Amino acid sequence: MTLQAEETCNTETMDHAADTNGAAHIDLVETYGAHNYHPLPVVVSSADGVWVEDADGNRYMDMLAAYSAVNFGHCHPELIAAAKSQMDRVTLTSRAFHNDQLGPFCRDLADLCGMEMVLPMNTGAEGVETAIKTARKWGYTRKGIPSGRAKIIVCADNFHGRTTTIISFSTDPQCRSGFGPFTPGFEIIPYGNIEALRRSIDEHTAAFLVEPIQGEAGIIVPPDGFLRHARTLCCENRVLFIADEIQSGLGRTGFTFACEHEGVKPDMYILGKALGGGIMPVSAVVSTRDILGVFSPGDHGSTFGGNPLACAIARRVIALLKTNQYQDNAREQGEYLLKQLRAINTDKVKQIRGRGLWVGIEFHVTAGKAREYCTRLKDLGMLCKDTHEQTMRLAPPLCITREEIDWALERLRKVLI
Ligand code: IF1
Repeated sequence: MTLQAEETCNTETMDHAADTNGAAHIDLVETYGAHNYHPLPVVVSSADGVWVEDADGNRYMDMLAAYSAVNFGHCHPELIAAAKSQMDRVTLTSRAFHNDQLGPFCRDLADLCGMEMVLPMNTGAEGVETAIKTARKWGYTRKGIPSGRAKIIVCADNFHGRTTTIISFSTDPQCRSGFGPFTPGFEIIPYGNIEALRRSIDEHTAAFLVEPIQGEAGIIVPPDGFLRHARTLCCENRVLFIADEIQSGLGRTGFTFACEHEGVKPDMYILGKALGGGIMPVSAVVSTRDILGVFSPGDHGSTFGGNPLACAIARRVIALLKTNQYQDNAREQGEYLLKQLRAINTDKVKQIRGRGLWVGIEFHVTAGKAREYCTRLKDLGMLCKDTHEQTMRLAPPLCITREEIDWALERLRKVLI
């Protein structure tokens, strides 16, 4: 069965795309686009739920969901409707004036997070940069850290974005190569090592910034208790515990937030990706009034941050999350997927990791590179992505059904055995 034109969300361009095959599109992007990516040779022209269709009419299951930005499925009808309705009213005012979507968005997101205040931005990296600025300003004005001396502790193998400050504390040589000089004020500890965190905290430490599960590193789940003990250490030393839930949050791991797996509530959430419903970039820092109260007018901002279109979409996203249906499905289908994958008898796989609908399959070096498996799966109609050469990640939209999981498992068994 192929998607009918009326099922896709951008039929206006469908005709043009349909009469130009994928190869022509790839030539165009190779000619006029910077080569900062190496995509699989698939040209998506329409999408619906967990399925996408390419410019040649081939259909694929999307097992990446734009790195967890499409948690609710492609072109979710309620999210598209919210966007279309707001687009007919007003899309952008800048923060020079108020708009009638921002206040309700901040209220709804603060409520979802059990927090008091929100600072809206756009991309995840902007959210992380905002969190860093918040922590530093809190350190100087609330904790009494001498000006310019604030330290933020991060973990090796982190991924928090691509800005120059953020890559300053990356341990991935390719993320850093050629982009110096770098921003000081960060200290790196091994991920999951609570004693290293204890040793690193000192009187100048403003915050500990951590992914509750490391995504780019290969869906690395920390040792049980790491988040809980880290939270305790931060409380005891007046260090802000900042959770980067941009990829792990909003239902991906079977809970609204991945921190919930250890009963941890951070001082600050950084959210992004799926907050924009897979339609546009929406990110936010969510925290207490004491922490986000460090900002005065003119300290920080963004042209698009808190725009009415983003807020209208994100409010609908929050409403979907409040049903808990996506979290429950991620837990149920994810447990099934992990169990079935671990039951496959294969000598190619070194480890299968994950939580909820977020899985990393690490291959033995002798079994070849993960990209080879992604390419073979593409040929079988399933799209996913490798990371750091040996790991293939699976992160479908959280609306995936048991039947669709079984469809994916049928193909995974073919390439894993
Ligand atoms: C790319 C990776 C994933 C993130 C976490 C912040 C950000 C990201 C935990 C920044 C973004 C994206 C970036 C995208 C591919 C993807 C990615 F491979 F880069 F590392 F998911 F693992 N915190 N991750 O995962 O958010 O500014 O992109 O909105 O750069 O290729 P952003």
